[in-house]
Amino acid sequence: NGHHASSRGALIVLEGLDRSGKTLQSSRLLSYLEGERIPVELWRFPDRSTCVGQMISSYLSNKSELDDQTIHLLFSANRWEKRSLMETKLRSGTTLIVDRYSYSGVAFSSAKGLNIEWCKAPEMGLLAPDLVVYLDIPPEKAAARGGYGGERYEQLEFQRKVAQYYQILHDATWKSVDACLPIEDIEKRLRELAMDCVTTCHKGKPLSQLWL
Ligand code: NYM
Repeated sequence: NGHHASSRGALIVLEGLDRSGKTLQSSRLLSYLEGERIPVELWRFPDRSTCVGQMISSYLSNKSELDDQTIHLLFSANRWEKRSLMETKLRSGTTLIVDRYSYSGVAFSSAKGLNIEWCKAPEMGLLAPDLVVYLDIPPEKAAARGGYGGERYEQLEFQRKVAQYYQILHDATWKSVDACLPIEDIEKRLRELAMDCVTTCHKGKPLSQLWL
């Protein structure tokens, strides 16, 4: 019917430091929403499957060197190259769970010393998330979880700086969840937040753009 034809999906982003549990929680949330018969897909950035994504992947695994500005713009380009597909999916009613987005882009590059406004500029005009869940973990606790894979940025001192920039980016669409709670508690909270968000978007909340 008319109502369903016009209802759009929600753009739900998970953010947090490395080892905060984003990847586990996003796949659990995916299964849950699928079980609720909600059209949904799980995306992640960087999307390493594209040409730009392969350059990013090679940089992260220390197989190539790029200056800070260049890699920043590649991360951004990697979101831009998915923007139109993202909009099509959302407008056709598919909810997207996205593991990292522009906030990672700005927090990680600012932590290297780049100017934060400069970092935000290329993100302007990307689709704004309807909900950002920040999995909040003290950098020391994240490091203690082990399994930093040896990629660039996976060091305690650097993650401390990233955490500071995430705090600066905190806005009205953010919900912080304590990432040190038991996995099931985090999962439950995420389900509630996601369902509320999906409902609001179905009811006709307009899509908007980031940082304009
Ligand atoms: N990262 C991720 C950035 O520096 N900028 C970005 O725009 C994005 C999306 O890439 N340490 C960093 C954060 C991570 C690394 O992410 C790879 P993952 O989720 O480990 O694949």
